[in-house]
Amino acid sequence: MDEVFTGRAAVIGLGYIGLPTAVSLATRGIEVVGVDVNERTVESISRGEVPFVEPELAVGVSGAVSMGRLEASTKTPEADAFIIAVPTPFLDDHTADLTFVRSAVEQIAPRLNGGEVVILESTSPPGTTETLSTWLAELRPDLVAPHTSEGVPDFYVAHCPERVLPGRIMIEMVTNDRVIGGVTTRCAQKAAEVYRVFSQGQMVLTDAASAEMAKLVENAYRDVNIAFANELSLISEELQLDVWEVIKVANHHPRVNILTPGPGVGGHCIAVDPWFIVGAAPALSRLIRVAREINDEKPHHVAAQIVRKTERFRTPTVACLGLTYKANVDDFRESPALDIVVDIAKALPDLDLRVAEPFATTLPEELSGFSHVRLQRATEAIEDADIVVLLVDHDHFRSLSRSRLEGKVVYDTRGLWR
Ligand code: SAJ
Repeated sequence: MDEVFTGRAAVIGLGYIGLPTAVSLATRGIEVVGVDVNERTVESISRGEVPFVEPELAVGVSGAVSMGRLEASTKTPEADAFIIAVPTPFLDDHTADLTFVRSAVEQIAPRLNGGEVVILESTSPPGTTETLSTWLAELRPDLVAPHTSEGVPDFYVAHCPERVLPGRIMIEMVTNDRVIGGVTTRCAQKAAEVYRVFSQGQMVLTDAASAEMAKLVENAYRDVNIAFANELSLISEELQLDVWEVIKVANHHPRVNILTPGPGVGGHCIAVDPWFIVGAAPALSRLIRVAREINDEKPHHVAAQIVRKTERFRTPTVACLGLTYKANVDDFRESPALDIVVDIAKALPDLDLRVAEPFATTLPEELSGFSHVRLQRATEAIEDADIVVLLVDHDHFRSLSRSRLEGKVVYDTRGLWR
């Protein structure tokens, strides 16, 4: 019978991954302390509230807090399992910035008493989990670390990359298989006990570096495939073809499944992770680098096209629908839609530029400095617009009556209104 963790857990980093993980453990009876440096995040979770939108998460947080299973704190407590889910952004040279991981490790080290498992969930370049083990060894020379061969270790270290899809996190947290890379096999087994608490997926045990690389590869795979679709959209535009029709027809082939072109690739995963591969092997990561460049260039291409379309109007009004990085989420990180609106706002300072975003009550910071950009309801924004640009395929925009678009120039970057 596979063992299942029953101890106390500390989840460090209460963002899009850490908080759902904490809730998934807590609602299945584990005592969990969620740790975050942001006091406002800690206060809101302590009240049972969620600081961002994710289906089914709010009910989980309020239930776990009211049952007394989930607490939030700015300080890392003693625990039997530590799960690190902090950001790993990239630096200007595209190498990973591990500052937040290091600071989590510094908080965990003094709390180790023997027997704990420390799990890194944050997406990281190959070698990071082993480095994490060496950091703990340096901070606690009194303990035997698992990467040494000095006998039974005093703590266990593993990498378990998160693979949940924003918008479906609470479902995929339970149903996805978990890749678990241990510094040793025993480390992987100890980490698997924690995920068995809530996961119905298969526990795929491997070594730490393979788990790190597999996670990066999954997102690079998707990035390359989206870049292919985006490149097709540019070629089709040049050849005056309808890319959606071309892809629809090609996808009838039994072994072809082209993804969907769009205004670019955003979010804090696919737009970031492939760079860690490029950073680790720059000379060899040619396809992965070019895919990133194609996807990063797409928003600027779209913005330039819209600017060109305004030239035929004397005093044009443009309505841009959507600012988040993808449909039905409230996440603006690395959003191509936001880049496009910023580009247009900069290029045309006299333009009447309206923006509709059902997940925003105020304009994001990147747009707050432009007095000619206004946030409006979609129907208001469209009403007097000469040009309507669909940037995010939110359900909210799908249901807009097509008659509202009559007589307007429509630029649908997602193919939503085809
Ligand atoms: N996009 C397209 N065309 C497509 C699919 C997506 O333009 O056909 C765009 C989206 O609009 C968005 C971006 O790509 O801007 C990324 O969206 P996504 O839904 O593909 O992925 P994420 O970033 O929300 O989540 C990904 C997932 N990874 C994979 O599917 C391989 C998720 O499973 C990971 O857990 C997550 O990254 C992560 O945290 O790494």
